[in-house]
Amino acid sequence: MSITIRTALAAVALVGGTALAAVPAASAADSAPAARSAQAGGFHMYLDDDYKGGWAHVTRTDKDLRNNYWDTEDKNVDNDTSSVKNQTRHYVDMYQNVANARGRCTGANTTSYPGTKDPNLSNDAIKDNRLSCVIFR
Ligand SMILES: [Ca+2]
Ligand SMILES: [Ca+2]
Ligand SMILES: [Ca+2]
Repeated sequence: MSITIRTALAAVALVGGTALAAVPAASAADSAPAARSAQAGGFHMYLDDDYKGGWAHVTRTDKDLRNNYWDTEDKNVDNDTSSVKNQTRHYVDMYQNVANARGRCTGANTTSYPGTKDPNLSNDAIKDNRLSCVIFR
C-alpha cells in the first residue's frame, strides 16, 4: 500500500520535473533570435504612465521592491510603479505586498504576460502605485 503511494508521488514529481526542464530547453532552441530581446530583456517598471518618469528593471523574481531604486531619483520603487513592460519570456506576477514571513507575496495581484506591456496599471487589480513584489514564473 505505502509502496503504491510512494510510486504515485514519484510519478507526480517526475512530471513536475519534466515540465520545469522543458522551459530552458525551449529557450535554448530559440537562442539565436533571443539574443536581441535578452539584451533589452527584463521586467521594466516606470514611475509614471506611458513608460515615463523613473525607470527600474528586474531580471528575476524580486519579492521586495523597497531596496530597488528609480534611475532618475533617490526614491525606492515600492508603491510607485505606474506602467510596465515585460520583455521576458516569463509570466510575471505583480503583487501589492512584499513577501511575508513565509516568503509569499500577498494582496491584489495582476499577471503580466510574456512580451506585453501596460501603459497604465490603474485599471488592473494591482492598481497604480501599489506594486511591491514581482514573481517570475
Ligand atoms: Ca528588491
Ligand atoms: Ca492597465
Ligand atoms: Ca504595495
